[in-house]
Amino acid sequence: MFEKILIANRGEIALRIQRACRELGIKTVAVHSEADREAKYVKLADESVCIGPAPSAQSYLNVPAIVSAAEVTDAEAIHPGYGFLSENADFAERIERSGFVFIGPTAETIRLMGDKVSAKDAMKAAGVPCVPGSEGALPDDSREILRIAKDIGYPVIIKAAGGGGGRGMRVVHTEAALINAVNMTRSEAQAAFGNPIVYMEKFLENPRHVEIQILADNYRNAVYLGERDCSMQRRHQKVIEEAPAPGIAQRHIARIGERCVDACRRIGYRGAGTFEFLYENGNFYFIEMNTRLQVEHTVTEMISGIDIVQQQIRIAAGERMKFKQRDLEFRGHAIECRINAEDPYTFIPSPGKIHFWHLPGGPGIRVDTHVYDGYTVPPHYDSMIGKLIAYGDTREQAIRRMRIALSEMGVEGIKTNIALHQELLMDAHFIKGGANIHYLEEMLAAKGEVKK
Ligand code: MV4
Repeated sequence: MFEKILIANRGEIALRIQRACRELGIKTVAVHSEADREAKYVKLADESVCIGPAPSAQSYLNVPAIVSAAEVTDAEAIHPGYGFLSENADFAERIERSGFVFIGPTAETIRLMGDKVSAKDAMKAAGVPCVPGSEGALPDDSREILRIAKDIGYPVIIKAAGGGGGRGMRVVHTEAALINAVNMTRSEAQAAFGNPIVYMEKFLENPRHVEIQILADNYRNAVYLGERDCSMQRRHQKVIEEAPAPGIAQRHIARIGERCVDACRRIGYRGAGTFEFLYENGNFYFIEMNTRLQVEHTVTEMISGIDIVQQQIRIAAGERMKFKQRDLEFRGHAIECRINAEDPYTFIPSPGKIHFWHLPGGPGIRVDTHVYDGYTVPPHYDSMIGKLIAYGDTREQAIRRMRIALSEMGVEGIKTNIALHQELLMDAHFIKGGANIHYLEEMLAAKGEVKK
């Protein structure tokens, strides 16, 4: 096992990784920007190194500074967390070339999955069900493009190979609009990602976002840890996630999970990963793979009993996974509310000093946060300041516990989205389960109209 790990991230996930290291008896190095100097997890780490000024581009994305910090502290491995450099293949390569272990898949795998066309090709070849669409990249010839769209059937969606997470996409409803839309998406993709390659899919109008968590070691062992429903989102920012996904048969999940596991073996996947699917009319359609730890890994930990961050570290250290699929059991239901420092209705960020901070507790409640009374939320980063997770034997119990937890939580000095969560946890459509990816935005729009 490693003796010392450098954590190349900040906030709640830096603390989460630090806790996993501590439990494994591993020393930690926190790297931080000038804005995070006073953060408690920085002081709790065995060592800390300032890697630059507040803006991420000069600190949490500053590769030479992070590599130097690993060198001077003699860290053996680097955990990238989520966001920042976590899915940057060049970073992973640089880390490994400098003689450190990157806690994640190989640079080659990150690159393969970062290109959405090659990712989809690989998954199709492995028997993972994909959204019907173009066979790989769209050609240059307009007549060919028109023919492909006609075969798929309108509406279609044009996506950039270099995009993902909602960036570089355009929906097309008619033949008349197609060629212009392809050209626009191409030039935007060239400007944003330096890659003009685009592909086409059938546009699914009302899907849910359901993803499957996997773990794979270096010895061809791979398992799926069940699914998460992340449909409750606004502008591609998830707001609530839950596991399992309401109303989807476990047999169906098992079938798709086995395809994912099989795909992992075929591509030599290593570490934790997530297969993102759209789920519509009882069918799963693969869209993208995330090669990092995700914010919402917590709900999977609650229903599976597996510590995903510890597993990432063990796998990176070359250990064999000590369990097989048949040893795993998914029990109960978990819901996560992302707590953001923002106005609950305008979503405008609300950084500043927190002068009262009270956390909920009790059976089935987990809080992952780096925040404490007197903490100042810096304005430079993501507005998520913590995650509230409720577990219960049933979805109903998890919902009841979450309502209580939200009511117990007290934050003063900044605005938070707690009121929005309280409203969602009382919303009939959410309570019923199975809302699609448009529901939250529609609900907010309807409320806005009532107010006017
Ligand atoms: C789609 C889609 C409908 N049809 N693909 C957006 C994020 C990126 N990961 C893929 N996205 C979508 N791809 C087809 N063929 C709708 C979306 C989409 C979406 C997906 C997941 C979660 C939220 C979303 C919000 C808007 C659109």
